[in-house]
Amino acid sequence: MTDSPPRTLAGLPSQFLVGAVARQQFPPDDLPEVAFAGRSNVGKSSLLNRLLNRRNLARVSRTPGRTREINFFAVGTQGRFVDLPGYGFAAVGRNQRLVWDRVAEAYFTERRSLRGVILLLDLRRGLLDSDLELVAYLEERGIGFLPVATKIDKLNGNPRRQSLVTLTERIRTNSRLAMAPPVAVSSLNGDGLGELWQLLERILGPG
Ligand SMILES: Nc1nc2c(ncn2[C@@H]2O[C@H](COP(=O)(O)OP(=O)(O)OP(=O)(O)O)[C@@H](O)[C@H]2O)c(=O)[nH]1
Ligand SMILES: [Mg+2]
Repeated sequence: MTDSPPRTLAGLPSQFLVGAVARQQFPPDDLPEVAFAGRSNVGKSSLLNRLLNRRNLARVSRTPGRTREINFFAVGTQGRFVDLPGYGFAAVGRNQRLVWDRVAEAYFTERRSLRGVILLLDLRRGLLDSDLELVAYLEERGIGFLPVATKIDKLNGNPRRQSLVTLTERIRTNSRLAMAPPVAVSSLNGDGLGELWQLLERILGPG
């Protein structure tokens, strides 16, 4: 036995691999993967940048619906993070929705390395119909998910606590495959990221 410190994924060098618009462009299906999903503008790309400690590895949008590709990132040599296009943006045209459906559907149905989905939910808005649709879709396919409440810096004190209680309860009553109660994070000030990393390491880790 050696005394070397435990290896952690946090802090490992990360790298953008590819932005895929079709399944043929997905990287090899050979390393544990977690996918970040959520409504447009919920903060997926911002959270990925913050977790991977890079300012603009995943592009952050001012225009909702900006991330259209499935973006793959290497986390060290041990795993991958995947930034999925946002859903649920009303002004998104039919064409774009079809693109989301096609490439996301290919991803969810074929990706054997997928260990779980990180489902981002804006704490101020809670669990919306489009989120419930994704939850139902994942549950049909037996894909587990970890709920993450985002932008918690926008609420303080009691409203924050109350929103989190409500969200926790709604997830509990609407799903069977949530891996844990929601983790509350802010990509603005870094709150909750340590706790989220621990769960990500558990999901990506051996076993
Ligand atoms: N205050 C605050 N703003 C945030 C946070 N995370 C993201 N934002 C802002 O929310 C907006 C959308 O962030 P993105 O990270 O682009 O969201 P996305 O989910 O990747 O959006 P799409 O790619 O369009 O699906 C940007 O203006 C971000 O600066 C956060 O934790 N706190
Ligand atoms: Mg994005």
